Amino acid sequence: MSPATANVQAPLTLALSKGRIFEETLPLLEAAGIQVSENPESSRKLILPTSDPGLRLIIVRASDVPTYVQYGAADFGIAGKDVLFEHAAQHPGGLYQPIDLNIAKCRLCVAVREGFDYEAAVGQGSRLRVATKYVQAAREHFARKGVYVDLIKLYGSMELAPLVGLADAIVDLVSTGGTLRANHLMEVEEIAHISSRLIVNQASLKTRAQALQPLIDAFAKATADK
Ligand code: PRT
Ligand code: MG
Repeated sequence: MSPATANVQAPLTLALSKGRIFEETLPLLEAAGIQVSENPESSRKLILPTSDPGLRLIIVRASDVPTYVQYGAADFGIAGKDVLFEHAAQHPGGLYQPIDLNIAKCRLCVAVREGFDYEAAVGQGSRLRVATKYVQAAREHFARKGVYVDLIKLYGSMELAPLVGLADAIVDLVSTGGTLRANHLMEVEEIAHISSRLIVNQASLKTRAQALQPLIDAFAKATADK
């Protein structure tokens, strides 16, 4: 078999993160007639077969999905706009983003300790200390407002930062608001609505269009039908 033939027959690889994105992608795959029998929460496997021999899944960290797709280790993937925005700042271009799947919805917000006078702090023109995992989005937001900020990069549990004096404010994702409430924080500004998009490797789109396009179309249809 020539290498070219082998390539055509290799299954397409879809990169997903476990948790909400995996859970909310399953119905979209099912609408396309594809079942996944293993659950990454209980299985330790990082490569999961599907009922379609032409498609396999790889399970990676949410923020690594664009990297796998950009380098072609996955033909396509699903990632939140929060993740895509941070990725694009480091790697402009490179990813085709054909469909907003409208899944894993939340919003990117500024939050502070209950009782903290955010408007006054911003109005005084003093530098605000802001802790976040979303440094690019936060930098753009405060630059647009003309507010000086010192950004502190964190990798998780942002909600803790204002409680222990690490920061005045956080920029974080909120869905139900339960985590903010449980930690006596309040939302003071909404920066963006977030949902997840299908992202596709540019080269795969050209060389594997025959296999890939029907799946892209099926995702588009399943999303529109929801
Ligand atoms: O967990 P890990 O560090 O591996 O990565 P991750 O947190 O980026 O992954 P994951 O699977 O938690 O989230 C994947 C994607 O889901 C994100 O990139 C978002 O696009 C989307 N999403 C939707 C969310 C939420 N809703 C969400 N609520 N991602 C995170 N959260 C967190 C939020 O950061 C906060 O800590 O949930 C908490 C708030 O939730 P509520 O319901 O209490 O408001
Ligand atoms: Mg998480």
